[in-house]
Amino acid sequence: LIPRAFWTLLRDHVFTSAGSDCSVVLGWAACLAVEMRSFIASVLLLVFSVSEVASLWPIPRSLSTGSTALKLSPTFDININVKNAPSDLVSAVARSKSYIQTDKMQRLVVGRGSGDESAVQQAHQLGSLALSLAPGAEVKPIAQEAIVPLGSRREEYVLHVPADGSAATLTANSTLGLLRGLTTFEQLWYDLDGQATYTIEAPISVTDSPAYPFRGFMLDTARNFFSVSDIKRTLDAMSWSKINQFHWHVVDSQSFPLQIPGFMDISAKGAYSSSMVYTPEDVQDIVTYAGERGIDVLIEIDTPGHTAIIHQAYPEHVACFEGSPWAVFANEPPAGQLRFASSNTTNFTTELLVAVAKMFPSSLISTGGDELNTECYADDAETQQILNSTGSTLEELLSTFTQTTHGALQDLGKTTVVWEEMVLDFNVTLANDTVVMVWISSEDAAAVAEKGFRLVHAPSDYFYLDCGAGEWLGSDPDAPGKRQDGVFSQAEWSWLMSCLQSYTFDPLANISEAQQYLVLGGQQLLWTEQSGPENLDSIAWPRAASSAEVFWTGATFPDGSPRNVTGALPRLHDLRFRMVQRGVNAIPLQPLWCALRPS
Ligand code: CP6
Repeated sequence: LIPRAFWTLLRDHVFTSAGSDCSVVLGWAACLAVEMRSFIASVLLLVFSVSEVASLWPIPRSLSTGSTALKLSPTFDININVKNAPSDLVSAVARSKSYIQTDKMQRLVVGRGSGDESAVQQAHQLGSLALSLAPGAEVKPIAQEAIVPLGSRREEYVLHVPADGSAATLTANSTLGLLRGLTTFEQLWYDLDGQATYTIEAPISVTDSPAYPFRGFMLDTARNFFSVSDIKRTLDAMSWSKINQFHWHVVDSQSFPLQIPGFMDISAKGAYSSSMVYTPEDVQDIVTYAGERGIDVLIEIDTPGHTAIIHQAYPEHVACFEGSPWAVFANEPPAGQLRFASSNTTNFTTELLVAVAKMFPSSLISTGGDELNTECYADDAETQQILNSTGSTLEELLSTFTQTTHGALQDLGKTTVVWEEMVLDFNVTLANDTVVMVWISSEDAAAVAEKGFRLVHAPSDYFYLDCGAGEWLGSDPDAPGKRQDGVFSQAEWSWLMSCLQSYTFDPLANISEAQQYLVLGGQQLLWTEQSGPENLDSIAWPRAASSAEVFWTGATFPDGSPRNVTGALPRLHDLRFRMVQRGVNAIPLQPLWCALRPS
């Protein structure tokens, strides 16, 4: 039908052009490519009958849609057919109903005025959505299902929306699955100038479950402080794209905002101010709020590096705090690392971590382990003295330190999480079930899997939402736009590219088939050297939703086509619009024109 040469030309010059740096940076060009593609897609539609997918994000694993209009009845309601429904399920349903009312998502079509009015006037009315659990499923609060260990968490659901106005149904094996299904249901609806809430794609059938169990978002609350309400707003936005792990990088060298019972002096002396702290009650509040939204909170206390601030309260445990110049001892000021060779410091750190572990119900806890600077200890008299007297190497002592801290956490039933250097650079002895976060380069994942560890993808070359700290443009010092003398170039600031870059991530790249089961998922990360509450929403959203689809939907769409940037953009537009309607200041990725659908 289409000459082969023409097809190749299309593939090479249209389909792929939206992924190139130039067109990604210039949202316009990407947008044009989208339009070209949708034009071609509509031609192909006649031949292959690929159905347009509503503004769902992430795309369900299995989905079928029709082409009948359906609108919500003015008395539409969501019924919970679950005995002793937990209160967080009742609240989730109330939120869904409220989102459906407030979203006011217009179905944008090419050519204003050629809208869906007549179809909607004649449409059947949907009176209700009925929620039920599969026979035999235990009824537990969502917050309890959300903290079940990775791999056992039940997030799957089945959703049917008939075209004839008979009741829609949502079933799942857990209240958490029902929450995920509600999140999908909310995204089905468009608004016709306030006259009707409708879809043109009934009947809709969804059978959905995540491709990967770990779909995260990391926030650093140490470089700059974020209020509890900033964090809650972020948790809301996360839940809208089914992100289920909040990796809370709560403390670092610059500030220590976490109040820890038994260690109150660290935050008293290490928080930016007495109000820039998270009290145990704040923590409880955040954990509960997250749990109700199907999100598990993975707390990280970064050790033994990134701990300069502990010097304020415990100078005896921190080496090279006064080291000068700081750049010899750390990647960012201030320098200072725990004196891990010392048994006093090891005991102190163990007690600290145990106290933190008791504040969080998650089965996971991270002890950090990134960017450990060994120069620091070469200069530290106490460490040198221990090395000499024990005859151990620094690496052996790091293993002892880590085994002690991790041992105590494992005794509490926790699974430990570390950054990749612990495994790849320092060869620390770790429990087999330790989860390793890969951050330096996406290429390091294969080496971690090779060692038999489960891993979470958090690579700086795909998933860093900041672009301040240095290696953004890769290790080539001559790369155009590379940071020079601390000045960020225009190219480096064009961080818009990171969204589309993240969306092209392949979780299984270079990982042998036998080791693919070790890939738990991944997350986008916000290091906050250059972010605060002022730009939290705009730097994170909707870009952080891109990996949510990578790890929920996986490599292949329900129609068998591969995940692709051009197909994603109009849907990401729609998700972004819903975010704005719901109070998150997500940024546009392109001109609104790009969201237009064929009328
Ligand atoms: N802080 C901590 C950071 C970074 C890491 N850990 C970081 C490193 C390189 C870049 C961005 C952030 N600021 N504690 C690495 C995991 Cl480019």
